[in-house]
Amino acid sequence: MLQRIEELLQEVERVSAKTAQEVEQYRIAMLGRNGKISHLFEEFKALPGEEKKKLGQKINGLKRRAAERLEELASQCREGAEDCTNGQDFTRPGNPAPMGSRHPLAQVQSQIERIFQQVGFFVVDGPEMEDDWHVFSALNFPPEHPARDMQDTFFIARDPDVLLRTHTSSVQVRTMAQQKPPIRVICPGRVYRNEVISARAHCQFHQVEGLYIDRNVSFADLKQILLYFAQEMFGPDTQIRLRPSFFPFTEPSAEVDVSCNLCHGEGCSVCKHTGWLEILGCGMVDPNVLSASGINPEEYTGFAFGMGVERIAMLKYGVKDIRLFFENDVRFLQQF
Ligand code: 2NL
Repeated sequence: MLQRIEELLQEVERVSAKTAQEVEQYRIAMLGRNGKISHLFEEFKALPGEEKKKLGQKINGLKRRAAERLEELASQCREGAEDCTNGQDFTRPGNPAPMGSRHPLAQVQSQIERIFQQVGFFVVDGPEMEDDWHVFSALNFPPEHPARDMQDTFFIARDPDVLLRTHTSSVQVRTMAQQKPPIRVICPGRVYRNEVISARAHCQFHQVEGLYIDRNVSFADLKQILLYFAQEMFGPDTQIRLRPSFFPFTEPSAEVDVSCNLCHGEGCSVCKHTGWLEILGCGMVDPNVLSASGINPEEYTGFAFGMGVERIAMLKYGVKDIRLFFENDVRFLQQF
């Protein structure tokens, strides 16, 4: 009997259990009513008195140790084993999912939209895949204009009349073809140019273009709208200046600068010591562009402008590299 007690003690020390089921199997086999220790106790009862005295302590020790092991196994199982659900609290709160936020370009685009909606412009949308007419021909681009070149524009293989829009002017061309003046729209959206990607240029970016056509729309109206926009976007003390420029679709044309709100005209590294930052291009809609879309240039005049959303966002937030907007690194995005 002594040998049997020693054997069972060893078995108790060696036993392991990965699941609650295995723990229960151990309890039944060892400590259950029909278990190995109960059987041993039955044999023990039949022993003569002096044998009982000799073995009583040992057999009670075995039973105690077996019960301790049961507790150990049960608690190990509760704490750790993955495949053991025993003892887990299913009512505890879940792991919170991290909150996302709107992309900085989406935020800036919405802000530009709101500023123009406030003064009666409607936001309109259009296709990113376009044809030559809506991107170039209707906008007075001559047939040999370099923008039509494969070097500058993405064309769909083998069909030179399917291309990715290089500006959202195409949406305004569609609007002019569908509506009669007065027209007051802004057209935000993604555009594509076949550029070498760098800190300042990307093959995709976002534009907001604006168009206002009615009787007697003047260059003075354009300047007033642009001053209003600049002050809403960059603060009430912001000044603007216009420099003569050229676009095929406007005449006259101008580039617009805002006073640098970092150095207030003193000159700093952001405005390259000029006190001014270029934010958009604009002009009076060329009569050829009105005619191409069936609007009589003798009756109507209009102004148009276009700006890059990335450029506005970079100036507003001091972002130094345009590529950051497209990499979706949360360490960058979380800052907005
Ligand atoms: C720039 C300059 C500009 C326009 C866009 C336009 C549209 C129509 C007719 C005439 Cl339908 N003009 N758009 C006019 C002047 C400048 O964009 O630098 N954009 C990033």
